[in-house]
Amino acid sequence: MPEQLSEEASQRKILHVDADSFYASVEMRENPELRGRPVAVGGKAQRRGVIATCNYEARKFGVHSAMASSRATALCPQLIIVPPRFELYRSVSRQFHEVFRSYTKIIEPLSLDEAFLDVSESSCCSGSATLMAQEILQRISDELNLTVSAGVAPNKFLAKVASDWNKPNGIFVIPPENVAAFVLDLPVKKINGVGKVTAARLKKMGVETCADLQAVPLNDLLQRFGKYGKRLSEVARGVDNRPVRSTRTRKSISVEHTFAEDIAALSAMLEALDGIVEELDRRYEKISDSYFPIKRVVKIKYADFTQTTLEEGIGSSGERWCDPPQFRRLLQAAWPRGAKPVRLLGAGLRLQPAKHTDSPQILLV
Ligand code: TTP
Ligand code: MG
Repeated sequence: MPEQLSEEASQRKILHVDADSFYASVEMRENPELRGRPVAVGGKAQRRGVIATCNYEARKFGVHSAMASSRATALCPQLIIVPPRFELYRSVSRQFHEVFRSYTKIIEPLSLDEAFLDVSESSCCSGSATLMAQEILQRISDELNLTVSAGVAPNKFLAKVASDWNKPNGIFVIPPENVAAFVLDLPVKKINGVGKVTAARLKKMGVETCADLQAVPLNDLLQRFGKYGKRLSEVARGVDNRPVRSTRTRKSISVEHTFAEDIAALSAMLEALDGIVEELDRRYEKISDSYFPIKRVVKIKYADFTQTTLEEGIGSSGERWCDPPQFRRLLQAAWPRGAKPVRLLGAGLRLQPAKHTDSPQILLV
């Protein structure tokens, strides 16, 4: 029954660790002159750049991830924007993982700065997940001069919510006996996968907290949200039986965009594709520690909903993976197959797991 935590699941001890303002903190560590000043990492405002992240000083001005740098500079004129150094962030991420590995082998990275750890079987700290979290924060501070936040809970959903609770440099623990009470007031927005659209749909149904969500019959949720309805019903009760997977492998990563209006001119498609490739590049960066791309893919859905894809192998000669001209070439070759206006374009990479996450030569280009 979803209302009941299965005995096995209730005994799990899951940590979610997430670095604080990750790229910006690394940059401040490398250049202490940046400390105490509003700092963002991203592209230059003059070049239509976007903010990847910013430190907490900059957040006070309303600056945030994915904001146009020009807007960020308007909000905070003294903002210092530094360009990203992904290789540096990857190496820090590997150092985080070295610390994690002294507690468990079951580690699931979500991005460079975020990971789940299943410490259920760990004998460190007399088996106390809370003490392990405290030690991890302390070690990362002492050894790497950075701060992270951690959530401790019986499952992944709650551990991730918890790591955000006392950010930055904080820990929040949700012991199994507190789960039922904790979820009641939890806003549904905090559920992973509930974005703006789902949150708005739920709000229309009068659902803002997990307590509200618990009151909706499962059948209603299934009807409105399909399979995701079942998950919503479970997480509303604090149930999440997904294991921490240390070996999850992705086969591809892609970004698609459906246009508000169909695009008829190839030149406009090519321009739109550049933005999609940029976003793909950003998303790929987050997992590039664990995967390298072997193929580029372009997907076209025409106005009449027929679709086609074209892919090509990526050479090993040091070319950029997410090189806009390479994707443009693919689109130019694929579009004439239908030669019709398009409603959706996508760009993707087929991936192969990196053999050793700590062998940077695979990833250096
Ligand atoms: P997050 O953990 O979402 O953000 P953060 O670590 O900067 O801040 P917080 O203290 O709230 O955890 O993302 C980790 C890194 O991923 C972030 O430092 C930069 C990068 N990133 C982007 O490049 N673009 C984005 O839109 C987001 C959200 C993150
Ligand atoms: Mg973070």
